[in-house]
Amino acid sequence: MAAETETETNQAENKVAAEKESSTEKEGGDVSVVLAETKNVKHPLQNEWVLWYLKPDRAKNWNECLLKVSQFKFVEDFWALYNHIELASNLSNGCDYNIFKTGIEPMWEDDRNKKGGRWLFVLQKSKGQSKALDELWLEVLLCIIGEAFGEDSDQICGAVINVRPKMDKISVWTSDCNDQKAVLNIGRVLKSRTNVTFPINYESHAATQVKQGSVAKPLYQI
Ligand code: MGP
Repeated sequence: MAAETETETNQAENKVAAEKESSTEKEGGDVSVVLAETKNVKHPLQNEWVLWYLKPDRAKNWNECLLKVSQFKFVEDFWALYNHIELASNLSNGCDYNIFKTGIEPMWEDDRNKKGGRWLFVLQKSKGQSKALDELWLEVLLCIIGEAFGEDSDQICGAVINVRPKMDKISVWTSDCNDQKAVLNIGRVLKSRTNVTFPINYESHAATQVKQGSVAKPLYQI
């Protein structure tokens, strides 16, 4: 019993000594302490973004399958979310991720999408293509949340990845399909940042909605 009490007293003394040492370092302006405190400062993004997940369900309407997962407005929170969720290549066929600016729903009907369209990357399914898909998706996400399109970044609504049995699709949605200058600038930045060598098409949401077959008539191609 006495031995136990002695051990407890020693532990308490050690704790106080450690705290005192730590506070003395702070007063002395220890660089490592300052750095540790700076590390806690989060870096804000220009916009706040929402991640939506879609899991198909034949018993429900399309929009009922859309689930708001999380939102983020700091770089660190984006990475925390990205590292927490499944890689796109691991999603089941029929599933989508949508990342849209807060206040814009990932659907044609939203006011900011109504007159818009999308730059579309189509990736045929092939063995060993998962890594390329994940890398392309990540680069597209970094472009949109990092506002890579100069003043045309305002026209970005969000990005979508559709995982499908024969081909996967990654698209960047913009708000005005008739603003040719902005749409082409956004397309050129996307193409150069992603390093894709195949052509990418821009289609209006209006055309997507009435398309026959798997692709709509493109407005632009680069
Ligand atoms: P999809 O998921 O964008 O492409 O649209 P998918 O599955 O590759 O099919 P494909 O037709 O492009 O080959 C699939 C279906 O989901 C559409 O035909 C619509 O019924 C519905 N849908 C998709 N989106 C993006 C919307 C939307 O914004 N609004 C509404 N109302 N329905 C949508």
